[in-house]
Amino acid sequence: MKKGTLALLIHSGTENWSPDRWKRRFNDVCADRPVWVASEQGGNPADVHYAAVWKPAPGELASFPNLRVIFNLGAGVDALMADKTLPKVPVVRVSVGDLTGRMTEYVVLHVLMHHRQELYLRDSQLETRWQPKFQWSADALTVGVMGLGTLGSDAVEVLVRLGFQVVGWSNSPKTIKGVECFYGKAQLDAFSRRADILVCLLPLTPETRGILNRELFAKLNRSSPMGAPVLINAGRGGLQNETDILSCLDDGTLGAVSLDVFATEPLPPDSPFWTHPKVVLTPHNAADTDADEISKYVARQIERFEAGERLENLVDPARGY
Ligand code: NDP
Ligand code: OXD
Repeated sequence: MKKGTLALLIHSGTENWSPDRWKRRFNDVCADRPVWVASEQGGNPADVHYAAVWKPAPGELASFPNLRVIFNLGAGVDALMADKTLPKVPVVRVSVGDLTGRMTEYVVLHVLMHHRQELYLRDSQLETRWQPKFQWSADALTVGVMGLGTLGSDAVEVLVRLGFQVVGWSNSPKTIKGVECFYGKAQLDAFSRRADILVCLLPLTPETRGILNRELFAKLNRSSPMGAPVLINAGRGGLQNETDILSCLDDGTLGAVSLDVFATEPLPPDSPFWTHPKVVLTPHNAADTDADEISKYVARQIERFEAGERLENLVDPARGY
């Protein structure tokens, strides 16, 4: 019997999201299943049973009348949830060791960069200045991680191992060894007051939009050895108020920031973030989705679904993540 088509709707334009590359990988792992890239001519929308997507255009998925499952090719589903015409079928998101490991690398890299005063040391090198500053220990700093899901829970484990004091914040209560856990809006202030370095790994939802703002930054711990608190955001640009970040860097409410995500991506060339001396900026590549790993993950999920087994890592549309 002919297998239902897997449609690839991939719109991003970066090297990692080349539709041809993804098609080759899916052809390898989905034996006998037609794999159709949306930009190709031909193909009958009625044959499409599965869609693997990254930032599909609003309305694009509604054109498949027999769609059974949507596979989001990344962890964050905010772009999908914003589509008012999204078909009412299960949405599976990425939660795999490969992506998690990459994000933990990013978090550790940037926490250490600020903890070990790398911005100061790079400036010193440029100015041929041999002038080390006092070096505090890891346990002199508290790292506050917003979001203790797949990514946050892995990152905190490594931060604890490195000797940092770690606090975490999530929607529901958690127990994580070595981490003081806070949850819900009512405990956000208590959590924030503890953090010297604030790491954001939240999903973008109506509840979290704009949560990284001046009011929150002003509550972060003001008496750390670093002098002023630091923000690291690898969640989504919509979580941050960018005007507040810039003004808080300028008036000392924040000492420095590492930002991987922005309200507008690609970041426009005239954005002040590009040249601000207290900003470490990366082009939304904290944790790339690996085509080899994720095509296998999607193929496995389709097999499970067709065998009548439960799909994993389902998105709850009511929560938006
Ligand atoms: P999960 O869904 O596994 O975890 C989300 C966490 O956020 C959970 O702990 C959840 O709480 C918490 N949370 C959600 N809403 C709230 C809220 N209103 N208040 C408090 N806590 C909240 O997601 P992942 O860890 O897999 O990914 C997180 C995000 O990281 C993605 O949504 C995506 O935006 C971003 N990302 C960025 C990448 C990059 O390269 N920059 C790469 C991959 C992901 P609870 O556990 O109680 O539900
Ligand atoms: C993701 C991302 O959500 O790469 O996976 O941003």
